[in-house]
Amino acid sequence: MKMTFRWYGEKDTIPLNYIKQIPNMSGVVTAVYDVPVGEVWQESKIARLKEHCNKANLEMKVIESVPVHEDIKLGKPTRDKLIANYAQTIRNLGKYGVKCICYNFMPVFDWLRTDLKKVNPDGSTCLCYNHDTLLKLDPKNLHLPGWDESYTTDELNGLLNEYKGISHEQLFDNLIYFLNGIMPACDETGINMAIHPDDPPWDMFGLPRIIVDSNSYDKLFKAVPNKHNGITFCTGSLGAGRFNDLPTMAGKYCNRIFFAHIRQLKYTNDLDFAEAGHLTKNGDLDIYGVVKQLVKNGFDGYVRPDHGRNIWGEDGKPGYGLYDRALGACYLNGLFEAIEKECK
Ligand code: DNO
Repeated sequence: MKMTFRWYGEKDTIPLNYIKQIPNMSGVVTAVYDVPVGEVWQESKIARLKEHCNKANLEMKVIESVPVHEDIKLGKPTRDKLIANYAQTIRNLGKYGVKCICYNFMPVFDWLRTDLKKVNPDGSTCLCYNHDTLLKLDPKNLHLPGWDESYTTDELNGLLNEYKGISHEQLFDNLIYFLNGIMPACDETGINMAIHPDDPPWDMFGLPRIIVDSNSYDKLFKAVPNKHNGITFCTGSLGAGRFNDLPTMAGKYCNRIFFAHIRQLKYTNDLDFAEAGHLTKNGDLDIYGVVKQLVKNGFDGYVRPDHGRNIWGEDGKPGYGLYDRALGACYLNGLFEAIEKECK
């Protein structure tokens, strides 16, 4: 496995050399953030980003994310042009040595939480999700990290209306159409596409969510068998669904897992959860079991610790501070080392 760390580009308050100081850190997972969704990422921007990373002795092999335009998800006539742009971005990234692109196909909103700074008894803070609170939120007036806040209220209303006609099946067909459109660029460049599961893995505000469980993956690989069509195995997103048996899934889909986001959470009620430190014993997800299945099945992709708590007084970007993610990376390094040696 190759250990990586998410870095939000030049605006990130965490310096690259701090990231490099984390043991076993091979590279960062990053993105070009100042190109509107749907437009081609110019080579000059990619080159600049890579230069920054390489100067700090970090690789830039994984991009998270190249966002997918809503018109593609909606299957609108404009999609062909947008898919061609996406394919061009893949080709441009390929020229700079990128190997894996993480993306998602969630309508309108990316990951959703109801509290970004829940204070734990030990004084740390974490992200959490409460379903009743979410139902009370107004989707037209949400301010959460992780999703595109650049929509005006009118645009957001318009989008939410357009999705009223889109069923799960239709959205899935639009995903397949998109993948078939970009696979030639992946064949040319060798880039692997790694779809991120929907977080949490159930419908939100009446919007369909389709990458939620084993069944979604079986359908996905059946529809697009190309070897570059794969997944980001995000334990926290999939694990929020009690129906997902993570170790079994990690083993079953290992050859399609190009990238793993590993984090922990604790169930607090039927659908509710709070994020926790990475260790297996800190929550309800069997992180040890997941890593064991990955190793046993020959996983050699990219790994990153995912959301951390804010600890030691750090007031970092929720989920993306330095300290707890660094601790997570160290825990995962140890798990991998021990299991790899055991499995030899
Ligand atoms: C949240 C992240 C997601 C992820 C996208 C991938 O912390 O895991 O925002 O980057 O869904 O497209």
